[in-house]
Amino acid sequence: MLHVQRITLREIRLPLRETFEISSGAVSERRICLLQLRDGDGITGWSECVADDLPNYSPETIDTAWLAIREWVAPRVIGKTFSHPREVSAALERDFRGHLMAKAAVEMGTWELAARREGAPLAKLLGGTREKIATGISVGIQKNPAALVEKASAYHKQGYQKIKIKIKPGADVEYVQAVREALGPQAPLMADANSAYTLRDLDVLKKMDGFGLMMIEQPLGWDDLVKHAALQKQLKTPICLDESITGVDKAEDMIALGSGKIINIKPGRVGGFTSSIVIHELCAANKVPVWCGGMLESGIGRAHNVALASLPNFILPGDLSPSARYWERDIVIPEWTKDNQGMVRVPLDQAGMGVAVDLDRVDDLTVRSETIAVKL
Ligand code: OSB
Ligand code: MG
Repeated sequence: MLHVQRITLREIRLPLRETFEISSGAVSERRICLLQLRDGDGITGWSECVADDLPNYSPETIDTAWLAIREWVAPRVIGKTFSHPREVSAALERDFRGHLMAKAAVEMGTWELAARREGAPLAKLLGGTREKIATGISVGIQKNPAALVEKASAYHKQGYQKIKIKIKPGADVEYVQAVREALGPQAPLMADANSAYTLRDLDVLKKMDGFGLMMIEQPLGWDDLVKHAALQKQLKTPICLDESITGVDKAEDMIALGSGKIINIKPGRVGGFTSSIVIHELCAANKVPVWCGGMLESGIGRAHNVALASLPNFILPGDLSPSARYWERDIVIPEWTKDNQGMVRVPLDQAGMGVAVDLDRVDDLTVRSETIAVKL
């Protein structure tokens, strides 16, 4: 039984070690909304909302998510009884459009809380089967190809199993070509455009097709499926969709239309764990490989991603870099690490998400908080 009595929202500010630039914008400091869910027995579960401060990746932001959680999401969960966290998603979707990152934050928190109640690792509760997960790294746009080559070579040596190069018009063909030449034909490279191109850029995208990339992620419109299908017909490189896949219906449409051959699942983008699991099953049945994406999460969101990525069809390396790649110091203990082969250990020896929240550090970083409780 799951019975959430209150949810505390906190906004923390966490500076990145280096500015992270994608085609639609750059971020130097994350504004992160953390959730702490508490049940009647005083057990707490943690989660993180992946929305950032600007709507340049999805329409949501931390401020819209905060409002949505307070006004519409939390009231559907607080004071209600669920026999299993898999039931929460349906309660959040009924006559309630969008706000998937806000919904996901609460939904994922109920899974973490349930795992702690049961004394089970979150990964096990979700149906995970792996003990270790291969990780890649997502490299932001650099000022010139030489700077990118230097970064990518260092990461390759550190054992990352996938090097994802962020691209945009003007920082694409030359950049990827330079990395391919420096790292050799076998290096596991891919590119992520975050919707920076249109079908009028076919010549550039065709050139990208010559670099033996594992995949090209979200080249076209952030909510497009039809034009991606037209593009996939023109490319050998598999298209991987990120932004466009906001739920299982979109994944079904991608498969039916041939808009892509791989899906990057981010639980925050698709409304939470239940939706992620359904997409994962659909993809497994259709031989579509998936991998777990990232949103520059703190150690809490990372813990949720690692747990999800332990499911069997997450067969490609995720964007699950260690804490030290993002932060001077993370907000969880222990911090996330990887080994020299680029493997992240799934914490299966503990209940819940498998890392402890450093509450003192969270308190120091908190700029606002609000508790939503059962109305008496
Ligand atoms: O497109 O995958 C993306 C970060 C912010 C917004 C969008 C994306 C990303 C990343 C970073 O690629 C992945 C990570 O968390 O390391
Ligand atoms: Mg992406």
